[in-house]
Amino acid sequence: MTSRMLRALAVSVLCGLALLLGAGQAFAHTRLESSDPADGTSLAAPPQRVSLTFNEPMQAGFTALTVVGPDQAQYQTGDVTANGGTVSIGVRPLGPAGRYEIGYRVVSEDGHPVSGSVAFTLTTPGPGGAAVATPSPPGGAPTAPSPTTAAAESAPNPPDEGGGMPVWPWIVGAVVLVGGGVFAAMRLAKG
Ligand SMILES: [Cu+2]
Repeated sequence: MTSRMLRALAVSVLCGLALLLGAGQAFAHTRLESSDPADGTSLAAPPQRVSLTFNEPMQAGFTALTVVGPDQAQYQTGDVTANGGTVSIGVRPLGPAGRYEIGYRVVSEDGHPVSGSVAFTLTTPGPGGAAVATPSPPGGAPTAPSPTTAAAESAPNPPDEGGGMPVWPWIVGAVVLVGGGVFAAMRLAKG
């Protein structure tokens, strides 16, 4: 067993004892008290910083904060700053509208990490989304096939179904394949 594991074990035992003795996690553990933006808030204008306030003085060096958008991109920027029980971090311009999760991971006085998250909803898209290349339309206009085999000439040409991927190229392809196979088989049989 490494000393790291022993330490983790000791912490777990101490925390368990604290719980058993009725002290509750609040006694041993850092606890989130409030946030800005508040959990569950809907915002039309994106915040430039997010901050979390805990029940005890915080140290920036033992605090990790993330802001993850609906596109799974990370929007936090710069270093965590701490002021009393409040830690905060800058936020770069937000991207798509949707749910942004502020994740935190802090270390309690007993050395036990505590993590969690709050979330706010951006109702108006910001300019900061990753520059996603607009996907080109699939296929474009399909080129008309130039059937060269008798099998393909007899293939029906069903009307467009209005939306979705056109089916007829697949049908033509299948007919060509089957027709070609039959043609080859007949030649083999004759030869
Ligand atoms: Cu603990």
